[in-house]
Amino acid sequence: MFRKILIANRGEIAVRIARACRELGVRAAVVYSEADRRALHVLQAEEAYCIGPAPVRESYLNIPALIDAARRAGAEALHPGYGFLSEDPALAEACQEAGIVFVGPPPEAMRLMGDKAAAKVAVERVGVPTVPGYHGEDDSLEALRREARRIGFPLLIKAAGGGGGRGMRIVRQAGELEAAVESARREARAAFGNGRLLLERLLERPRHVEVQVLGDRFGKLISLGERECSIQRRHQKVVEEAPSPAVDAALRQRLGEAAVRAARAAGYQNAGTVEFLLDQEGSFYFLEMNTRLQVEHPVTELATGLDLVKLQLALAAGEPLALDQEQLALRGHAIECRVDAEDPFHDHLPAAGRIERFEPPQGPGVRNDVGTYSGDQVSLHYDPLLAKLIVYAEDRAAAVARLEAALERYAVVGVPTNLPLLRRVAAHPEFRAGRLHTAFLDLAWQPQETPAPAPTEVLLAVAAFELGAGTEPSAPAGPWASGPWQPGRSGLPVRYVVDGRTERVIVAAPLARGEPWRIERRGERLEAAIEPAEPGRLLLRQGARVGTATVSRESGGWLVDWGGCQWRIERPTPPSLAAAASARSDGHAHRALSAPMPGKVVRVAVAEGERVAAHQLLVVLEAMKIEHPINAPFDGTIRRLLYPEGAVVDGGTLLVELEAK
Ligand code: MV4
Repeated sequence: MFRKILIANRGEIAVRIARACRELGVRAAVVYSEADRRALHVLQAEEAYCIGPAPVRESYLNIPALIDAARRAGAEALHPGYGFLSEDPALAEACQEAGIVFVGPPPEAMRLMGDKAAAKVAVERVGVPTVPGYHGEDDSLEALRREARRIGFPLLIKAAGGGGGRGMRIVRQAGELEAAVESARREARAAFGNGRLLLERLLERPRHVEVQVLGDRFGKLISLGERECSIQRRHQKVVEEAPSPAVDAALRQRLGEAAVRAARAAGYQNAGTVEFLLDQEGSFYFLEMNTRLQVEHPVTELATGLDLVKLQLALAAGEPLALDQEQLALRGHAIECRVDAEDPFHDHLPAAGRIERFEPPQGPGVRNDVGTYSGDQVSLHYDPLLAKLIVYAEDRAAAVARLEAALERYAVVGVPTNLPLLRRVAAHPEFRAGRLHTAFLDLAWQPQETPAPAPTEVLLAVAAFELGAGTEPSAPAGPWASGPWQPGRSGLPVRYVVDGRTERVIVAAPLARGEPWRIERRGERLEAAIEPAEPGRLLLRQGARVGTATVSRESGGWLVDWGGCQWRIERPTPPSLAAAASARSDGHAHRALSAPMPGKVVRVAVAEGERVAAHQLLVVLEAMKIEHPINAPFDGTIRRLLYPEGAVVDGGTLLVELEAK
């Protein structure tokens, strides 16, 4: 085994790889960008090397800087994690040249599988089924027209250089082909520097099922069962599970054999994943092979009882696979959810800021692979993935119940997350029934979803917190103690802004210790005794009913977590101050839209002063050769456009100021 390795990644995966190293007695050095000086993967490391400024091109994608860090650390091997350079044969080759072991397959296998047309040819040759279509050398418009007629409609245009859905176009009839080919080719050239296209018959509502494989240096390859990843949003997986509810033992065996044959055709070694589409008739088709450890690998780990990162390191160190295909048994059911820093109520815009509180749920059958902590700063430079929640139970129904209960207890305060969307998925009847397909999220989550209204307990908690109930059991404190707030009097009228709407409530503090607080809101009355639990955390008692509210101050207001959901409560601001304050805040009334990552403004679709509707396209940012539309999160007026077309901007740069109409 290695004495020391370098982890060329960040976030939860860097933390997860470091844990495997610690268990193996391997020293792990990590790398970090200037924005990640106090990131979790650095805090828990013994050795850390700065590899450059925040933008990924200058740090986590910088091959010379990574090789230099590995040399300085005296690392014998480099683990690339997922994303970044994990599937770039250039990094594997640079490692080879530097005499460092790349924890992954040989660069030739990475290069073959990186070309979707070549991969299809290679796996077809060994009898693995692919989606009927065309992936010949000649991809001129005439050839594609002829082949399209042969395949029939509807069909799908895909980019040979791509994968992951980029450059994909649906063509429903012959007349649409030419325009679709042109635009797909343009996008593929810009995204991958390769405009080669292929055609496939369009499968309606397929499932996405992928098979984990492992291979050693001696030609032994085994499959570790499948994962179902049908719940995706814009080709990003959101929920994954193992085994697939659509796969029985016979199909699993056929999928596993096909995956091993595909991997063998590529001369594969180490851990890899073969993706298939499964149609409604139960036929499967090879889609592509991912030559890395995947985000969703933990569900396979729980269902097989194996540690894939430890196995990757053993295989990279040249050990033979000790495991036989026949020994492998799947047990129980595992489901993973990706917890992302993004606002599901505002077009899933990536979110940044300070995580005030990060409390993943704990308990039997609950695993958290986390990359953040209370007090951490989330940057827009990187992927929004904060953590993964993985649950395991004896069968799927128990796992779904465990997932639902765990999501309810998951608390993230300070930045918005997709937890409301995940809770919706877990509770959805079609999900519970295991009827998954690629259009599932269109059913479960509409673009115009709004947060649940704030319960009255939330307003009472803020009022009590303002009066110091959060820190001191009796004595009021804070700016309101001597103002209009006088505990011991009858109710006082207060106004709060909740989700952009002003609400009047009447609040009365207890006259004596042990007495309840009272609040009146729109004629509804509520009484609760309030006790401080820990700083910022209040226990509310209504008779025997108890609940805790977590309150934290945020510029111009409070963030309250109650029952696993979060609300932002503000004080109404005088009109003259409102504009200045909202320009800094991230409130609903006025929103500063920032570049989610460094890139180039390639299109400005609106003008200053223009009225826009929710979801309307405002600006297109090109980053890492992919176009990212920035849409209006709500109806409003464009106050300012800060950059013209052609401008190159850093991640987090303010692009548009939008004011609610
Ligand atoms: C397809 C397809 C239907 N027919 N290919 C490929 C990459 C993946 N991210 C999306 N891919 C698809 N390829 C054919 N011939 C439908 C999809 C697809 C999809 C697949 C799995 C999970 C979610 C999806 C969402 C949209 C489209």
